[in-house]
Amino acid sequence: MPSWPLPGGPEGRRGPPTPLVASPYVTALADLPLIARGKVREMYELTGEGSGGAPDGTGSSPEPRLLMVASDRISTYDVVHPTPIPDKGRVLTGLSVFWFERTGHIVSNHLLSATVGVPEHALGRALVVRRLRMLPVECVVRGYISGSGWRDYRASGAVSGIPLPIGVRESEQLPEPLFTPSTKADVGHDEAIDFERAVQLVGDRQLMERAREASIELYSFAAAHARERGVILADTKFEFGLDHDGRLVVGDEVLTPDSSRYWPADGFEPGHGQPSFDKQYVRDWATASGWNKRPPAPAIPADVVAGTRARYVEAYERITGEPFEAWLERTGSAPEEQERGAA
Ligand code: PZK
Repeated sequence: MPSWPLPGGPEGRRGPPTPLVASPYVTALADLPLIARGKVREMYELTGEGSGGAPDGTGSSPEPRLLMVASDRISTYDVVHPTPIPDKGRVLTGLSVFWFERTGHIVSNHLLSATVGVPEHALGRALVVRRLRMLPVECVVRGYISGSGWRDYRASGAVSGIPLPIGVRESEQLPEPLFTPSTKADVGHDEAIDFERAVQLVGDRQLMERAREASIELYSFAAAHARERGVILADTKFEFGLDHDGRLVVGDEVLTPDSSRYWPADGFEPGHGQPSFDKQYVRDWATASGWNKRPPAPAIPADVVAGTRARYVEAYERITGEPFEAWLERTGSAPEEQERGAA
């Protein structure tokens, strides 16, 4: 049995649930214990009534639940901008749910509800999930060679210890999807590791083999779906955990633009880097502005915000095949629903 520390245990719970000053969008959740905080998301512990009592009335120990909240913050070059992109958090949450609901046949996931148990003001951007014991590795799958995978190939001819042929071009589709795990760095960049190192860190070869197989299947399923809708899923990252019964479960967000590289299929051309489906306006503007890509990131002008929001909504609508409004209505977070709720 692996025995890495539970997030939210003595280590993870250190520190008060600091009010999220940099993020006015989630401040009202600051009364819940903060378990993990990423650049653009927060994870809270759900406690009290309805947060985990056994539904069967057997008195068996409650299943711990978390609230995962996606903000509208955006980062480029790993630095968060002070300007939010309206609806970005709701787009990403809606996309995660779209994929969770369609991939249960590949591997079970941590999603419990996008409505029941979600605080009113977080509807649409938050999910109630099962608390897991997370594996201490990131499960990356690459169908195309880009980013750090491209840099590693250029430097060594291999990615995650997997040798590639000579003459592969940047952004090229690989003969088959590669599993290229990485460590979870607390600060700085995740470090690419080979499969054997991932096995060592997880402490269970069979478990790591199942995580690799599920990762590749999830990627292949999503990439085929996206490609039919004019979008290339170049690569993606999964985080797995174990439930109470030791079963492998995929957690975190899945197959979102923040955890993946999505490229428009239109104009795809190997030999150079591809424009990001969602962030390219911000990157182009930030580069042209002369920003040196070190903190602090500049404020984003209104037209770039509007263009970027439109790209996120377009990504949602292309991938899911439904209007983004449908997600807002299903989660009771459409403007009319909000008024009704507030009334
Ligand atoms: C968990 N993270 C990453 C960091 C975030 C998310 N189901 C789970 N059970 C226990 N822990 C986690 C999960 C999930 N998913 C995920 N850290 C812990 C993370 C920062 C903000 F929203």
